[in-house]
Amino acid sequence: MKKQTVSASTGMSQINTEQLKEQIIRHLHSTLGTDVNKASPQAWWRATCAAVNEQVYDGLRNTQRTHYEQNTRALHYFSLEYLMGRLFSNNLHNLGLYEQAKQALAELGLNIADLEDQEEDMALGNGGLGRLAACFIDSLATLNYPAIGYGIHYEHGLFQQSFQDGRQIERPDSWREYGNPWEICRPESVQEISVYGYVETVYDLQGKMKKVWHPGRIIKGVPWDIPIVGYNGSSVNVLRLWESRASDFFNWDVFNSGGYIDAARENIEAETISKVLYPNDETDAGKELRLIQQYFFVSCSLKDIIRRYKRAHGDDWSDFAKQVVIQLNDTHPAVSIPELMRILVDRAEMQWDQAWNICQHVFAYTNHTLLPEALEKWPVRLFEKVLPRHLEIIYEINRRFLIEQVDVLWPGDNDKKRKLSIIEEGHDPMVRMGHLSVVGSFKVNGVAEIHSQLVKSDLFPEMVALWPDKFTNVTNGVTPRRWLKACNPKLAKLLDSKIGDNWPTDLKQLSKFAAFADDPAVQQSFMAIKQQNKAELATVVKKLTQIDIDPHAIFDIQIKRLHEYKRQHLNLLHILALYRRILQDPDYDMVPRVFLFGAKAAPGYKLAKEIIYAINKVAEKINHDKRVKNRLKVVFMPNYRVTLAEKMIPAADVSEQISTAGKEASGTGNMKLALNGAITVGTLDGANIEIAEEVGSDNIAIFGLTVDEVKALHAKGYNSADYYYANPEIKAILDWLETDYFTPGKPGELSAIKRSLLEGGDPYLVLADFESYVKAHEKVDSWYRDQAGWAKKAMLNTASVGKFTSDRSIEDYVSRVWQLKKCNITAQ
Ligand code: KOT
Repeated sequence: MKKQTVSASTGMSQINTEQLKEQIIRHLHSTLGTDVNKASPQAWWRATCAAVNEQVYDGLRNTQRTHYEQNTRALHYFSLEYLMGRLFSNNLHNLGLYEQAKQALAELGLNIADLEDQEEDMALGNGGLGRLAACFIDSLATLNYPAIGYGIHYEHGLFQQSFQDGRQIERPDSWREYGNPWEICRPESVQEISVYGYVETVYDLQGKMKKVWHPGRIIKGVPWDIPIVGYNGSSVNVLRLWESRASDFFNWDVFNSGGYIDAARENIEAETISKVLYPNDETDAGKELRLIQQYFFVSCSLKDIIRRYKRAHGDDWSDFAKQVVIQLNDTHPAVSIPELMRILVDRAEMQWDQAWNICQHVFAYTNHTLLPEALEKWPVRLFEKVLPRHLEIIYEINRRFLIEQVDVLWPGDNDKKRKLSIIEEGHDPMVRMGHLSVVGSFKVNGVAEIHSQLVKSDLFPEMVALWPDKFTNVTNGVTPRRWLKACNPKLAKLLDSKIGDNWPTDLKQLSKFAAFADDPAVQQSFMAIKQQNKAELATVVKKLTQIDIDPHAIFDIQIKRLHEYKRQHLNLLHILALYRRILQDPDYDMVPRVFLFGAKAAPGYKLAKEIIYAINKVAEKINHDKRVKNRLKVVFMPNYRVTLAEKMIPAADVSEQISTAGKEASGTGNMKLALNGAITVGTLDGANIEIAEEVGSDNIAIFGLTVDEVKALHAKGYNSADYYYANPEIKAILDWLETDYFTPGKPGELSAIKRSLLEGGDPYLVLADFESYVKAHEKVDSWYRDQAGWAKKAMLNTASVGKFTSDRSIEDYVSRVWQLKKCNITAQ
């Protein structure tokens, strides 16, 4: 075989098409046990993955050796969710091998896109929070920062969605039923963790008191490593996901005492912990199993970190906080704070103050939401049952906090103590995980400027008074490798040809593209690419829904989890308004529009499911109504996920970002869509505000109440019925939904939306924003009629959103929170 060359700059093997072909065939034979004549597309895909892994593992070994030799400080990202999507084309792109692989496969008679479709999405997350974690680990590796992601190796990721008569049906997702080529099991790094049981107070010979936790159950954590390949760089970091198993040690006892069946039952219970991702986005599940999931992964991860630290430092803890920084992705992993205290105080026998000092230099906390229903609280009695020792430690953290901090600033003020206490009083006392996270962390950040302001002013104002420097902002970002280069190759090529090919790692370069915004030839190329992407999406839509859509219509897209605050129902009311106008005026003049939705509703979220049903029923009616004359189409794409996002985003003309101001912490879909040249119809909420600042008011359609106006309206008393009676269009549409027009023979089937908006008080101000929303869309319609003008706006969107790369977010975290150094990886 020909020798591979190694790039001096990256340390990565640079292999050519010929060598890749040889490797694929070799793996087809020796890894897959088949040959070119009978290999299935699955086998070809697996053989190609194995060939790719040869390159990946070189980088992985080099990275791990260099980090070890240089004893680097590292970031440890703790997240219950990682929404990775597929890794095949991502790894090829990041290795710089995509074109070679495409060519090699073509020479073998295969289409790379068919192979890509063999891969299941790795959907170990719900939405924005999990996808952000995935973008961040991509950027960390790309920027050569030593980092590891920790999470749970769920057997079932987010459920698969289909529609039956317009209603959402959930089916389990089995992403690794036949194995996953990207993960490596590491039995040598198994951990054991404890839950349940009781705490005993004992005294040693010197009369010193000690707390001893006698656990009720021991569970094994098996790590699976997913290599995370940096773009064109040399770092290959790791995402380490823990799978739960019954502990051999524990079962041996049960087995010997004749409890074979009990042992089998305990096996099942232990394995349940990592069985399934909770499908709630922004609601607190509050279930015992969820708390155990959180503790399981946090405890395994801390043990793993400490094992690695001790390998270099022995029992000397003095460098721990210099080497280790842990980012808590929301409060879900916050139980790591009392867990680290337990390890230091009970196990390492450290003084409380010294242990607390370490903790407070290790943890940092990111808040992702202000919604009250998402703010985690655990009943004290549940904590006591599952983690009795941790509850004691939380009480002690709280006692000291209230005496040493709160009472010093506000002496004798019991009201302040009640507000700030980590324990919420009441007939069912609760542990407030947000409070615990703020008290135990050295930095707290929100995810967009406005959100970080609201975290300070509305969520933790007293904590800000105690620690003004603790609070900061890091505006979210997305990786331009996946969300432009890989998903929109035609636009990527156009950019390469106009502004050079450095933009994937230096996204501010995109601003150079603004110079072409008035150039008719470049405008035409840009619009031709959008047109092709739309035609490709139309084919996907046809395949998935049997609906024909016209690629020349405006593609107006809302893709995100279904939630009242995200207001998919506001979008629906606008569609109904257009439909009604068309029926009332057969010649109603509008640019043809296709409204596309993608959204999963949490299985227990009734109103969200009713909104899906209503959109599907309205879609059915409109799409079959000849009177519409193709001016309107409505499509609800089933099973929205990363892979579908990659097809929809490059084809979007209009991006719907229409949350009630103050409710969407940041949003990241808004960034992906603008990056791909969609024009935002949006409220002044989350990162929309920063997008508007970057693209300028001519290139975005802002509507609706501002955060201050929302607050003022609530303060004055909001009465949604006023809007219903004052605006005949609103009244007609809501009344329409109650008839059987969209559900023949079944009046009232779609009345849930009207009920929530009137009897339910319209908590998200849909009716208050309706008129302004309709006007924003009229503006979009008129903008689109001028194609050159539209091209300019769309191009200026792409050119202006360089700020929103996750590389910039990571650099912000590094300078404001983590204080990491880059580490250049050396090849051996
Ligand atoms: C909160 C509790 C449970 C499960 C999920 C959440 C959650 C999700 N909180 N925030 N998010 C989203 O996070 C994204 C990344 O920061 C934001 O862009 C988005 O606005 C949040 O809604």
